[in-house]
Amino acid sequence: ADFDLVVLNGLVVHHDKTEQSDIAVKDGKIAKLVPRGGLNGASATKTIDAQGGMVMPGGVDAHVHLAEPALFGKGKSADDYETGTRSAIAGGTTTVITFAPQRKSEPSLLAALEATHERARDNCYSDYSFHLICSNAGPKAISEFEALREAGISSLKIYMTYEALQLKDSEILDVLFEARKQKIVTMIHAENGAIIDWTIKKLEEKKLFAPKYHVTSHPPVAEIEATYRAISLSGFIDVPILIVHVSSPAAASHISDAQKKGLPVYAETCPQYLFLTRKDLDKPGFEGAKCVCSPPPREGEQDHEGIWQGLENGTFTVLSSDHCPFLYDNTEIGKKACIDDEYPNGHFKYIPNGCPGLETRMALALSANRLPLQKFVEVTSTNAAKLYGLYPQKGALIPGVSDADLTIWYPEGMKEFELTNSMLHHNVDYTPYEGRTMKQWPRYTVLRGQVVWDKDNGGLVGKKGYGQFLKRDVSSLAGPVSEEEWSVEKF
Ligand code: DUC
Ligand code: ZN
Ligand code: ZN
Ligand code: ZN
Repeated sequence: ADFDLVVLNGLVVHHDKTEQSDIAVKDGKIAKLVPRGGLNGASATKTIDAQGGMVMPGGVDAHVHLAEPALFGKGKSADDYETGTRSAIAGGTTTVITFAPQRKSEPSLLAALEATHERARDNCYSDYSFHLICSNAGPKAISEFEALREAGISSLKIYMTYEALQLKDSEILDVLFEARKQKIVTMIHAENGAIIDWTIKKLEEKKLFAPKYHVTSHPPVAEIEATYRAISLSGFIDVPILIVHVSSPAAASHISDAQKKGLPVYAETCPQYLFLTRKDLDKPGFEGAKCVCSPPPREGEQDHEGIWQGLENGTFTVLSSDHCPFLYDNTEIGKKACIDDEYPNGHFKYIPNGCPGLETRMALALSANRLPLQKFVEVTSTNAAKLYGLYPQKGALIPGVSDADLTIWYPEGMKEFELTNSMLHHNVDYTPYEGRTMKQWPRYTVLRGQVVWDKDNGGLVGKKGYGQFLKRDVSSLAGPVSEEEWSVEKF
């Protein structure tokens, strides 16, 4: 056969154009992309007729927690690399960037990288890479940035909150300073830890422990202040940052102001800030614990609308899941890891922060029918590939260059259905989106030319271990404003 796979008659949506095209795949790469009908007569080992459906570059989810030890309170990740990446491909995501967490007691980042490689190796259904979480920014860690780059890691995540992870402003400057030298993108969890801790104390004085007080304890001002501080610190060093999981439109407006000044400030939001509100944490009993994440879901429709607008107008570079899975019924350590003898009804501050969402990210956003299709591709795939040094291998469909990673959607008129957790492939016993009406779900997911998800014919047909580690290059989005070396004397 001329080709390993051809995908015919689909509407192909790229981040910058939409065309009726036929696609041919050979040796895992896009070999041809031609106007509809242009592959007539070509022979192929496998043919997909995408008539009436949409074909897009495979999803890239750049914010995923798998197989992490307890970092955000009690409870470790419910998903490992096997269960997490199988749920990725079932939801149309072909590349995940997960976290390699360094503990504060561990001075080395390279050790954290190696330990994470061990967990992932031979276990993945999707392609994968890692962001290093730097929680000990001592001299050892800083000295390793160059070696990280050589190991194909071009991004780090740091925290402005959580005792176990938080860096002081001076440590953040140390990280940013070296990141500038090594062309590393720094992702920042921007919440003010002191405001959160102080508010928790105030709630405890009043014995307010229900899950919904998690929202009260993480007020917008904690996010707004830290976002502005992160922008200020990165502006001082003149280095690109990405503010992760932005939940509040007021924080987004600081980001958009910085972008208007030409600063390389990028931002991410997540489905929980488009589809959940604080009311989801105020369900009867302990149910609300299922939607505890940080930052928390905000007030309501107005916030959702502000976040959608930020996606539409480019304030947000990427829409990631922040898949951070914990079991709700955890027999070993109690319901969502926090019901014990002292707090038989739970205490919000012990509920691990995070929701599952890797598998539902793309279908939820597309079902909402709120973003232009090219913008959808940009924020769920292309921009993540660009920002984190995977473009155009990932996030694009360029013949001879891009991997043949495709997400193929059903024709319009796919029958609506109600989402239930039993349909999902993660190892979590709930989804925050139970019962939602879905209008879209991927019909096929293709990874390097192999069909790995075939919804109507076998479902999960990919193989564990097919997913490969991706060595990443530097970001292809704009870097520092000035090309000169940073010098303290200029201030
Ligand atoms: N930050 C994350 O990125 N994920 C889960 C919890 C958190 O605080
Ligand atoms: Zn975070
Ligand atoms: Zn809404
Ligand atoms: Zn996260």
